[in-house]
Amino acid sequence: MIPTFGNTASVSEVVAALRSFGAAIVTNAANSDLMRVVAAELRSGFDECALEEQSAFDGGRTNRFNQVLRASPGAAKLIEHEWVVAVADEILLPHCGNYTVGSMTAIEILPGEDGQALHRDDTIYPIDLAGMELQIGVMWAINDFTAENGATRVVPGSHRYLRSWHLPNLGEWLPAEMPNGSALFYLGSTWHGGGPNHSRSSRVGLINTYCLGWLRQESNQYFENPPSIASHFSPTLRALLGYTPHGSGDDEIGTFVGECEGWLDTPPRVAWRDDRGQLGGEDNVTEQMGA
Ligand SMILES: O=C(O)CCC(=O)C(=O)O
Repeated sequence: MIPTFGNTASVSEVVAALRSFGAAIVTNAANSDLMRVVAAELRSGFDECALEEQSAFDGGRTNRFNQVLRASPGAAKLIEHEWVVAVADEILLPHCGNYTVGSMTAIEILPGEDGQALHRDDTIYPIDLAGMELQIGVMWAINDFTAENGATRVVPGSHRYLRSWHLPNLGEWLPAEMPNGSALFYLGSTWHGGGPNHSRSSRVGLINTYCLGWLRQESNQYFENPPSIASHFSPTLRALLGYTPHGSGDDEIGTFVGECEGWLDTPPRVAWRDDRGQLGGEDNVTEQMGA
């Protein structure tokens, strides 16, 4: 079974399980009123999906769309949820100043869908550095996930395989069974995929990925959420979308000088202003001048 915790568990317990197993579930992480709102909002987005546009990887009987916040303003609370930020801080901040949303994908697996090809999400980046996770994924169960209806399949321990060397045993997957409102956390290097839906109703989930702040985001969040829209979001969400620079001093990237209603000159959370490992701050100037 995938390590599963109640919503009163400590972040450190969940993170320890995530690091050792490659995935962990927090049940009922979000409250049921919010989940009801998000489920209704996503419904309208799914109803506009055209199945024939899907690729083999995305599935022939799976609805999915990316512009999640346009369909579901309520999903903002899931994207910047306290559990998500707490876990992402632990996994990603050792390797970056702040991190961003890589992608948001609403996924409805319809009855009769086959299992999705198992994969790891971080293969979008052409590097594999032992000990450094490039991204994490958070799958929110919008309705109950069961082995029968297509719960996400996770291969335990598969994050321990550097991709240029070995494939893990992909037959050893486990279904992420969880009630709606729960969050499945998995590492970017963990092999996983949608499950086959043998039930009579659809399985609905929302996957949001978060990547190191110095990497390019998988989906272009500035087009998905342009400044006129982003300006209505909380500072934390705007920073997560990329509306703030990464790093500090001479090593700052993603900078912007000018007028933009969504922009934040400084990351809103103290934990995201860490300049560890970077040069060019006030303290370094004299030394860097060779004095
Ligand atoms: O739907 C799921 O459970 C997983 C989907 C997934 O991993 C993907 O589309 O990349």
